[in-house]
Amino acid sequence: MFRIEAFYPPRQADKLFAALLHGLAWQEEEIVLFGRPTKVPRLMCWYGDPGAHYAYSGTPHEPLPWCAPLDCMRRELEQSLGLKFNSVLANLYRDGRDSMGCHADNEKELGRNPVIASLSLGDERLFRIAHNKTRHKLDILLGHGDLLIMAGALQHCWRHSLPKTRQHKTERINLTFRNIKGVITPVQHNQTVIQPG
Ligand SMILES: O=C(O)CCC(=O)C(=O)O
Ligand SMILES: [Mn+2]
Repeated sequence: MFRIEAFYPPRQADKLFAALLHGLAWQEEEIVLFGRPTKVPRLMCWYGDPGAHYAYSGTPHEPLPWCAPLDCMRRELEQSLGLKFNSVLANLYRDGRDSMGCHADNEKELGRNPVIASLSLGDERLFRIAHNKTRHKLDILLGHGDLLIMAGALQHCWRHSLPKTRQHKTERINLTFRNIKGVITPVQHNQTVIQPG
């Protein structure tokens, strides 16, 4: 895992933050917890190539088609990292009460040792990782424009979360660029997918 501070410098990060805050199709999701429908404490949306299905909050999600700012960022990340991403999960934490529980991104559609590029915009928040066996914890401060790369065996040995905080916090957007396996990436605009049966 590594962090690149200010992968997007402040002025560029400001523009991206405003474009995404107002331009993405933010949704409030519900999950069933102890038999009760419960609101997920953040807003979310999923963008990607056609066929990049992903299950979160207990439901499979169809990707929304790439919008200009997300597609641009994906290409910039691909160039810088020498990797391919076909999808992105966007999370909007409205204030310090919004959070993400402890989890690992270990779904089989991401493959065995996925590389996930996690970009943060807006207010800074603590990102916490905890070792599955030793319970060792590490807090990493993620600020405006910072990029965190999760790779290798991280998803097998560690879990991560974005804890709630009592400190005053304003909006934060996190984008996790991912590569869903088995998706045919369209290479030509006149290419169509033919599904037998
Ligand atoms: O908001 C973050 O920094 C973490 C997001 C995350 O872990 C996820 O989307 O799977
Ligand atoms: Mn995650």
